[in-house]
Amino acid sequence: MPSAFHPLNLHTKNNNKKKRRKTIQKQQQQREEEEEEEEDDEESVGFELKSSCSSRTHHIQPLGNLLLVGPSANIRNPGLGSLHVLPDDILLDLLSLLSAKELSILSTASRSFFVFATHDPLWRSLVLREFQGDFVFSGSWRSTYFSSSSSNCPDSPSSTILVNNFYSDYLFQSWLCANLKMKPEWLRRDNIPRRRGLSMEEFVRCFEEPNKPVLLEGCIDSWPALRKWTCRGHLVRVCGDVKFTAGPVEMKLDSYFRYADKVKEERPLYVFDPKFVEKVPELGSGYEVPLYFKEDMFSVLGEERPDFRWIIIGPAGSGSSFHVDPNSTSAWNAVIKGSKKWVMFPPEVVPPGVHPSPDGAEVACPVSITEWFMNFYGACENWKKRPVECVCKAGEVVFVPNGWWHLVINLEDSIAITQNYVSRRNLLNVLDFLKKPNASELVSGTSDRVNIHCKFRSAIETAFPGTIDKLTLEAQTKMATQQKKQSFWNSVTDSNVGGFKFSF
Ligand SMILES: O=C(O)CCC(=O)C(=O)O
Repeated sequence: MPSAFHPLNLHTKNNNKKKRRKTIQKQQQQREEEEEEEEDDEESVGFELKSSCSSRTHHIQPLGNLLLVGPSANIRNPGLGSLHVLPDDILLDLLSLLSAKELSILSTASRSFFVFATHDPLWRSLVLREFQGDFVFSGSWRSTYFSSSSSNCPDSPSSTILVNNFYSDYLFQSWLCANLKMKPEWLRRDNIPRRRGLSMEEFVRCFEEPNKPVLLEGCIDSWPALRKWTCRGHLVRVCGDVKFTAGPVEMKLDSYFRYADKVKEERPLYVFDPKFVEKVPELGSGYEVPLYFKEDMFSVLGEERPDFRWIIIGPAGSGSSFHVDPNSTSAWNAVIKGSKKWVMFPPEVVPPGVHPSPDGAEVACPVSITEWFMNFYGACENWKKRPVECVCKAGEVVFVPNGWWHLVINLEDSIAITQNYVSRRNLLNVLDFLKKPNASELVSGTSDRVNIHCKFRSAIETAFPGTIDKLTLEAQTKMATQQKKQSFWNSVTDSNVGGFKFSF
């Protein structure tokens, strides 16, 4: 026991094996009864759990449930000693500083410490830190740690102790978000324009020029990926042994699939790999850039261009929380397998629950995707500028105009390709972005954040002489026309009364 824990009056674990087996049997029976009760509860509170939902290892309840039984029923505080004064998130931050061995010892100290020290995200960090992507996921991060580790930790997770009467909003929310099914009302709204057989001219005039999202149907029907990548066996044969970037680690695709099949967590690891074509050229020949996005002026930078294409693979529940795409580029995102729910806000509307820093260098979205739906989705209901939403299915492509906020959640196991690009419609935006004074913090996907503006500008001048001047002139003319229109309206409206009236 580390000395730091001595003042806490900790209890040691009873190691009597027979007793333990009996207790476990009893607990299992109790758990089954409680799970039956839970199912009834869940139906009545209006949320549905994933069918793959893990039976709870602990019976953690939200604090509100204490109203029914009184605060003394909560076993949290007595079991934590002096640390009971800390809020759950701070306590978990502290525990994240411990090693696996220390966590294991702590978990034997009391039922409260057992709950905290076995909190699976703590073990996820340990696994990723110690084994990077070289692990075989075995259903929970804690058991994965023990099966990957050769060291003998004192507490093997082979048995699970059911803890009752533990109340915590933080831990309950974390469990709920990992196991909650998307509610039908979160998926119902589909207000994105859908187009099939759109001409290039229409795409530019109706969507790219006015910077509006669109869902394109039927424009990737000829992609071999649509037939080949949907077969997991094929992908595993082609590149099961290749390591792809999944969150903070590099993982063999085969191991990633095994992980994705079993995982139930709030923010699953997500394959998002910008070098997939270089790693597996065969993947590059599985798709072709759709007609609308062929012009990509960043290609003048050759090898020096910022990252621009990604293969995206993830299980249901994985996804991307609210962000704006890098370097003021626009993007397209094509679903090859599965389906994705999209929520998009125009550049001038910061989504509820999102806090960008004033210089735009950082976006804080403190909640997970599911939590965003639970806590903020409803807030947009009565907004004048409601988000653009859709479910994008296999074979469909979403156009994401530059500057638009977007959140995406996979509704099933999904595979997609996304590319960010610069056409002449957003060339000036991108150049402006790259030369911002804090470019060294803002620019992403390249190691040369400071010089990229000069390099890009001069490469464009060489490849397309006069284009920047021509586009600048066009933009100035457009702006002058808009200002004229505006000053006309200003002259005929009375802005002080909120409405407008004709003065002629
Ligand atoms: O998770 C996804 O498919 C969305 C990806 C995305 O938002 C992006 O690449 O900017």
